[in-house]
Amino acid sequence: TQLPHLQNITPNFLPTMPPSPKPLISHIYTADPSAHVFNDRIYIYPSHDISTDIRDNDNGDQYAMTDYHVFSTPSLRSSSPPAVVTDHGPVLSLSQIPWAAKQLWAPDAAAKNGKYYLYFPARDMAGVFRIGVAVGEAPEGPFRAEPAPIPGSYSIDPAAFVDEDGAAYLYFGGVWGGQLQCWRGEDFNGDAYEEMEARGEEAALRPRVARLREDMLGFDEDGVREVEILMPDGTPVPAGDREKRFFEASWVHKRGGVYYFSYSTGDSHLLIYATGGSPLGPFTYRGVILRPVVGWTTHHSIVEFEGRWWLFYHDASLSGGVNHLRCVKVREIWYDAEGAIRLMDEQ
Ligand code: FUB
Repeated sequence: TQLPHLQNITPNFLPTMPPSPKPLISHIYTADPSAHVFNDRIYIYPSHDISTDIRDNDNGDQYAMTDYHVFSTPSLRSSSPPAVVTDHGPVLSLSQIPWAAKQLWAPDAAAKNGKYYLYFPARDMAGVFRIGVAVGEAPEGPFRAEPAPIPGSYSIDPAAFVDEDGAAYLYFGGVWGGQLQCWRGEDFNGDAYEEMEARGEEAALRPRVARLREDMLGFDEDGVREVEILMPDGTPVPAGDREKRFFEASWVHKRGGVYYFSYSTGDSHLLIYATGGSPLGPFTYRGVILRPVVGWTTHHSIVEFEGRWWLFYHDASLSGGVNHLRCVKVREIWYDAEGAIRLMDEQ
């Protein structure tokens, strides 16, 4: 018997599958790729998916990951997928994180002050998702976890963005299994699904952002803020608009002075984006980046490398469609005259 909210797992649309390049990594299952250019090389920080007997549920218990690998490649020009992607091996394991109990979900990384920072979510000993940080001397790690999660952090899917002026931000949040719906300020209510589903025309739940301190290990004194996402008419995206409302997988990149905030719509399986003039928002809805892929989740990053722009994402094609056994892929994107994101192979 399924819980009532599990019916939402069945997509209510006819999926439009995009052309599907080969996986970038195929010797292990990987997902949620956060790509960055460090020292003229692309580094990819993904989740490391593993097999489990746990059946799919809205909590995401089937995503039972226990470590992180880092990957890198010197070029994306050569072929598709690029010929050489180096696996730098396990760089951080659950057993090395004193506060974490399980589920090492989507990570991200940032560089500052000559060090590298790996941000990652995990459930703590009480079953509450928090966000931790681990520090390394090189982009490929290894990383040493701080003894406690970042104070004031919660939920999942950290995405780090370091602006041209050196200011660093951490975006985060994800609903359903990611527990964003459970938080009202600093208060946690672990049983908030129904409340969230009842919101309808009210404003959707908002992703969170905090400015990182100079040492990159915690939030600055302004703490956590909500990121406003607006419809083109200036009204907040309503909770009932499942093709536009925020679900998880924040990513921020900047192009030509414009900040692009992109994310997954969850149960409508889209990657979409909004733009704004400040890293703190507000952001106004612009359009769809990627239509549903094979598998329930969709999660991405966008990065400029070798003078071209790239969308890193995942699907579940390598496992024949097993939702929690995914593979990282990359496709080139371009921007039209209005700054709208387009897929190069869908011109
Ligand atoms: O990989 C586990 C979770 O699945 C991520 O945190 C979400 O973004 C989704 O991709």
